[in-house]
Amino acid sequence: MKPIVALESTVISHGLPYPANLETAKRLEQVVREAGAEPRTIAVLKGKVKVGLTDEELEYLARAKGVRKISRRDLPISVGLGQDGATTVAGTMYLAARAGIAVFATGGIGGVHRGHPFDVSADLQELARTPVVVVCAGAKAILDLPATLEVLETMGVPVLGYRTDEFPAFYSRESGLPVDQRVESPEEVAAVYHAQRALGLPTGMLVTVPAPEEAEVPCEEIEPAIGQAVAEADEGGIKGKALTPFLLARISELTGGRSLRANLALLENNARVAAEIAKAIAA
Ligand code: PSU
Ligand code: MN
Repeated sequence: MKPIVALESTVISHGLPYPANLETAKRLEQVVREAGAEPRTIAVLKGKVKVGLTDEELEYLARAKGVRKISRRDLPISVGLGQDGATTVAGTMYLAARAGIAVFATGGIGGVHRGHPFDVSADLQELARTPVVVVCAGAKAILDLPATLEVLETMGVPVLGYRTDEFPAFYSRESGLPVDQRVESPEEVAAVYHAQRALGLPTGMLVTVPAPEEAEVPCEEIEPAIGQAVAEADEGGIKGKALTPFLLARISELTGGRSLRANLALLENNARVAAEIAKAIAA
């Protein structure tokens, strides 16, 4: 098995502004290659599933406006009707597993929204039923993190902390919430992955990596922006799949360059760790 790392495309189309999104997408692929694995950015273009994008295709996605955000339920719609779309964590996991890819790097996963206990990202369900290791910096504090961890437990998804005891809160390294197990090395993650397969568990897992210290934005600094963005979304009646992109863009505006820098640093860090894990699994 060749070490391969899947990368998502919603972070390019809905998660970051142009041109930072394009630079980041290219940089993440480069980081994976430098670490000795092969990157595969996943998207749907004109109804065709793409596992690995050319530079032209990356550029197209990074500039495109109004591209469909593809979670599990959107896949047959975009493929069947020949649409363009960027895959979320759930959409990317599903397509990665079909392509035989075991490891996927992203920034943060979706979860249970604050004040909206029934707005639960399909990412959590996908982690329950698709055997892919998702390497991320936890979940953004735009979400209800305790509720998100409860749902992951209900769904039977192991949550590992990569050299941390705490579930990271994306920009911030700490959340006060424990992970199921701290691990110290890519080999330990590989051991859990192989045990899942040997036990016949169809489940994925979350490997959470704290943002690099120098790029971290502490909770106290980010929290006012999050509170304001969540309140504006409620007032504006923004819900469903539009909610996460709205909150991401608004927080980015409210915090200026700082949160964007943290976002880029943690994405790169996650891509590097994912490449190491992919190598350990393939070994
Ligand atoms: N969280 C982030 N950045 C992101 C996303 C989540 O910090 O870009 C994206 C991911 O693609 C994730 C999706 O899978 O948002 C979740 O959307 P929803 O909450 O609608 O399931
Ligand atoms: Mn949702």
